[in-house]
This record gives sequence, C-alpha cells and structure tokens, in this order.
Amino acid sequence: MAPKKQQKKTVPTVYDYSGLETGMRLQVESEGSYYAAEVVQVSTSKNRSKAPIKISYKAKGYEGYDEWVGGDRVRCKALKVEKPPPQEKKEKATFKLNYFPITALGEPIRATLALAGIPFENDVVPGDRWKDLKPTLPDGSQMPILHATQGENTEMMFQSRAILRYVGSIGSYKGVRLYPTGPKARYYCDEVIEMVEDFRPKFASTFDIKDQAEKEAARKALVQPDGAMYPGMMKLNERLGKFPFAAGDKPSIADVYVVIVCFMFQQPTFLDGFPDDTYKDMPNITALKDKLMALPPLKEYYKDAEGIRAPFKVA
Ligand SMILES: N[C@@H](CCC(=O)N[C@@H](CS)C(=O)NCC(=O)O)C(=O)O
Repeated sequence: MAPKKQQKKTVPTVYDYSGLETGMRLQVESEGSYYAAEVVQVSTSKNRSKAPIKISYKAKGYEGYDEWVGGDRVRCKALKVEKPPPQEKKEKATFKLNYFPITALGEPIRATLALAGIPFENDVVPGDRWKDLKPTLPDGSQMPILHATQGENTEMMFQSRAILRYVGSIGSYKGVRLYPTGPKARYYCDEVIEMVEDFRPKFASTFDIKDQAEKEAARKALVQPDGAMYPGMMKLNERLGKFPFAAGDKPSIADVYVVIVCFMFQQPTFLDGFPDDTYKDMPNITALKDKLMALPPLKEYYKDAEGIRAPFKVA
C-alpha cells in the first residue's frame, strides 16, 4: 500500500525505536487510514534509518502484506519521539569598519549599516595610522575592511562591493532586504552598481598628475559633456528614471552606492577639481540622493553632516 503523501516539515522529527519489539501490535498509516499490524523486525542499519520497522499487516483483507515503515506512519505507545537538542542561540555579530576619513568606497557601507539599523564601530583610519596598520594585515590588504565578530571569532572582510552586498544581505529597511532576494530585483540592483562602476574608476588616473592646477582641470574635464565620465553618468541618470528606486519601489544598496559614489564627483567632496554642478544635466541622480537621504535612519545618521558629507544632510 502506498503511503500518504507527507507534508513538508521544517524540523524533522527524530524517533526513538528502542521500545519496539518483534510481535508488538501497532497501527500503520496507509493512504490516510490506519490499519492493525505487527512488528516483524526493527532494523538498526543506516540505510534503513528512514523506515526501520518491518511490519506485517493484520487488518482484515490485508493479511500477508509486509512493509518497511518509519515512525511517521506508526501509532504505538512504545514509539517515542526524541526531543530535539535545544538550538544553540547564535550570538549576534558585532561589526567594526576600518576606512579612511573620506566617503569613496567606505561610505556606502557605513550608510547601508545605518539604513539597516545595524550598530557598528566606525573606526576612521587616517593615512598615517594606515601606514602602521597595513604591514600587520595580510599582503595586499586595502580598506574598507569590515571586522565581523561572533563570539570569540573575528573575521576580516575585504572588497567594498562584496562587503556592501553582505551587509545588504543581512540588513533590511522596513522588513525588505537591502540586497534584494528576488532574482529580477537583484539584477536591477547589480545592474545599477555596475553602471556606476563603468565610470567611477575613470578619475583614478588624475591622482598621478603632480601639478595641482592641471589635476583640477583634468577632473573638471572628465564630467563635461565631452569628458570620459559624462556618458556613463548620463546613462545612469536615464536608468534611474525607470523605477522610484534603483532596483524597484524599495531602497537597496544600489541607491546607497549611486548616491555616495556620484557625490564624490561634485563639490563639496574630498576630490578637488570636480565642479559644484556636475549633475546639472542629470536630475534623477540628485532626486535619488534627496529621496534616499530623507529615509529616517539616514536622515538621522547625516543630521550633523558637514564638509564632504554635507550633501547627504536633508532639511
Ligand atoms: N577593490 C577594492 C579596492 C580598495 C581600495 O582601492 N582601497 C583604497 C582606498 S579607496 C586603499 O585602501 N588604499 C590604500 C592602500 O592601497 O594602501 C575594494 O573595492 O575594496
């Protein structure tokens, strides 16, 4: 007889078969009904662990049918259910972020933690301290570094966008994960982050320009209509018109990334040379900043912002 289809259980029940003995009478479920049966054998073999009781049906009309069954199909006082061991309470992780006193790649992580309401130690590392710290870290280490501590263990996490996605995966705003879980929304989120990456690195070569005036002119040129960063910024601006937020109608790490990274390229910023009207042709970028920074946790986080963070403060 075919067993009744089992309902999916989240915590599997563990049965204690030690009280069952050959010859014991019991009731066995088959296709939704219970039938009288007798224990023929109780196996301790590993490959019988799911259905270790061999029974022989005794109900009228079914005599002679034998079957291997598990505790889930049996009613018998001698069959006990093992209490699952008490789940160890996982200690909550605590976080510390190392980053320079600038916005750049660290600030999207800070802002995401703030938006998600995840407390963290904002360990701001100035250049001279970084010089001492770097040799103590694994070769090639760069900031931002997120230190995630759980109990006795601390893990150092590197790579800003990987950290951002991690933080967005554990953090939510109004019950919605900041790194979307749905495949399409996650695609939209990553799409926008990658669009930012299409133009963001193009300013890096200006660090090599020794002459200050020349460096500032080169940066200004990057965001003019014939500059190398402008087309990517325009494309992003257009894409941001598609939904209320970058990945749909809820905020995500993509919004945080767009806003914080884009505002590296408009004064006030730590990168001198960029103008104060970079986004004059790109209203969706500015509108997204205003909308994102008006969300209560970010409004609170940036309420006293000044200098290079002043653009993130909303009235
Ligand atoms: N791909 C890395 C790049 C990190 C990076 O370039 N970090 C810079 C600051 S934005 C840094 O730590 N520079 C100092 C150094 O390399 O010693 C990431 O996204 O985290």
